[in-house]
Amino acid sequence: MPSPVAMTIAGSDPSGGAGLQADLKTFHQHGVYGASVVTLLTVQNTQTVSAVHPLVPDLVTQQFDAVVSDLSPAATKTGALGNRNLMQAVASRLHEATFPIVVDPVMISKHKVPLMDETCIQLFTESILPSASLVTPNLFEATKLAGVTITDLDSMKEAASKIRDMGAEAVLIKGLKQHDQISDLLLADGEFSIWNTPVLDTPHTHGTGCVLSAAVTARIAKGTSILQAVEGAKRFITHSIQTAPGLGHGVGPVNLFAPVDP
Ligand code: PXL
Repeated sequence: MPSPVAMTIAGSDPSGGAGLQADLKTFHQHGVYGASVVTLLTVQNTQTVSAVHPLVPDLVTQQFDAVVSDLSPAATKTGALGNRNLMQAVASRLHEATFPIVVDPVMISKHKVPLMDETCIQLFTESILPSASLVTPNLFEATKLAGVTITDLDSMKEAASKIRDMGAEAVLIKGLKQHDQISDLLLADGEFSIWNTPVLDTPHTHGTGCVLSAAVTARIAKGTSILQAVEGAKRFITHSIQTAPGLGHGVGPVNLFAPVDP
């Protein structure tokens, strides 16, 4: 049996901890063949992001067409989409896609450098969200998308419902910190699921959002339901953070050699 194919549509992080590099490593670790459509180049390491350079939209759609026409991905994910023109180009292809799409609404890097133009949030909501089988905002992104200030589980549920009503099939909001606990909330098939984990005391969280959404995508490519995919991906990312290799001199990457089913 050949392994299923997953495709990421994302930015490049040359330090390898986030963006399409993290996605491809995560796919591979899950036994899924990874393909990538580059949207933008960053210049960065674990310490800083010094440049963000979006590609010409036509090159992005050409990459998409080349991969999809030949390799028939079983699932795809989107990461950094950069600017209005890129977003429109990607949206035009996602509208016609027949495979599940996990949308990570990447807005800023760990070092708070914009990876999505602020003026694009409405366009994102109108053109990308309705194609999403699952959207995976962190607290900051969910607040921007839903226009709801998230302070507790109730407001988190309200934000998830609003984002679902904007057209995403399922919504995973990550990272509500209360005391020494972090909660993630999934809304899928009209049901809420909550995962609570202790706050992990580590600086090495570079790429955690990318890795989590890539792990979900890989599991969906293998035929898992969204609920089971999120459950498994959550275990994988927790283990990856706990065993981060401590690379670099800043916010380091997580451990992408972690077992996929710890
Ligand atoms: O983790 C968000 C993210 C996504 N894509 C690229 C990034 C980052 C964070 O640094 O660099 C390319």
